[in-house]
Amino acid sequence: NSLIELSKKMPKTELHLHIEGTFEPEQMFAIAQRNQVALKYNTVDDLKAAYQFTNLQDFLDLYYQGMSVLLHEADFYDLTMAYLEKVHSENVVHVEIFFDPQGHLSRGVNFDVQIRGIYNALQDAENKWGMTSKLIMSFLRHLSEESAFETLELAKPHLKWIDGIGLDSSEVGHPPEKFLRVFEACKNLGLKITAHAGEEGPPDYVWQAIEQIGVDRIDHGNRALEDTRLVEIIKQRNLTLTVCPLSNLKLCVVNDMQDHPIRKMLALGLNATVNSDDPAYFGGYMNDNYASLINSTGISKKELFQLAKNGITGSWMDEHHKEQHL
Ligand code: ES4
Ligand code: ZN
Repeated sequence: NSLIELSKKMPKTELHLHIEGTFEPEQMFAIAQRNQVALKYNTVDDLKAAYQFTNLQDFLDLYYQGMSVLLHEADFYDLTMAYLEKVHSENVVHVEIFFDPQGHLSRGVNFDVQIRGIYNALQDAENKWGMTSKLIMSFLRHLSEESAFETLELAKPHLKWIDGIGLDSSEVGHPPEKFLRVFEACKNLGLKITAHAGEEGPPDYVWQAIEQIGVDRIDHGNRALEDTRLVEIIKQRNLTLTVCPLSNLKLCVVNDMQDHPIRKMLALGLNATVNSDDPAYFGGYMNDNYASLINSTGISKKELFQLAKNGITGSWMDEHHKEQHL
């Protein structure tokens, strides 16, 4: 299929990627053994068999278990480098990756251990391949705003390595406004802001992310389509949506890839992008996400180019750097 070949060859960006969600079972078992820690599953196949989710929380329960074998700087480096090698082979030229410091701090893994491992891998990828990157620290929304403030304090010595702040984990019951004051503090430090909104949560959470938090981008945003006024505001503000097709399918945000709303988003004039979210858990990396759209939705060459272009314009590269890719 020529569209599949085209989508593989296009230079792409990844703007919605949780580094802990790139932890492949084989690597997870290897690092667990190296660190002498036990996993709840006996074999790679047993673990993979558990990857059947009916909602976001089902997945998050396994995601937090998986990341619990990460202890040392080398673990974070190896995890990040394995991901970067994979997407380099898929013609991804720029990545903006999330990490969840609270998911590691709670297990006694210091902030500097986490960020040094991740950052050194990002630097090595830039030196080896010219792949550029941004690093986004995400707050876990099921925890308190106070915990987010404590995390921000720990991040302060490392702010030269942190480009933006995100908001992830269990969405329903934890609206963006819960984190209003901590995001205000982040903005005052000159950090970019994004938030997961409208994945499972209602359009009101997307409104809050835009009007109360003042986000620079929206992660997912699927349920914004339920509100025509909201769609207009997203367009007016020229906000990018980081959409994740295979994630949406695996977490039952959509029931069938044929029903995925990404073409509708483009038709409405929204800046949708394609991203892999947690590729080790959701059945594929960047090129698999494009392939599933091509195989199931009747997407055109023009739409594919638009999605890739939106990934450049919606990134946090500087303007000069964006022009080099357009
Ligand atoms: C996530 Cl898909 C998704 N949604 C919310 N939080 C997350 N953390 C990792 N993946
Ligand atoms: Zn996500």
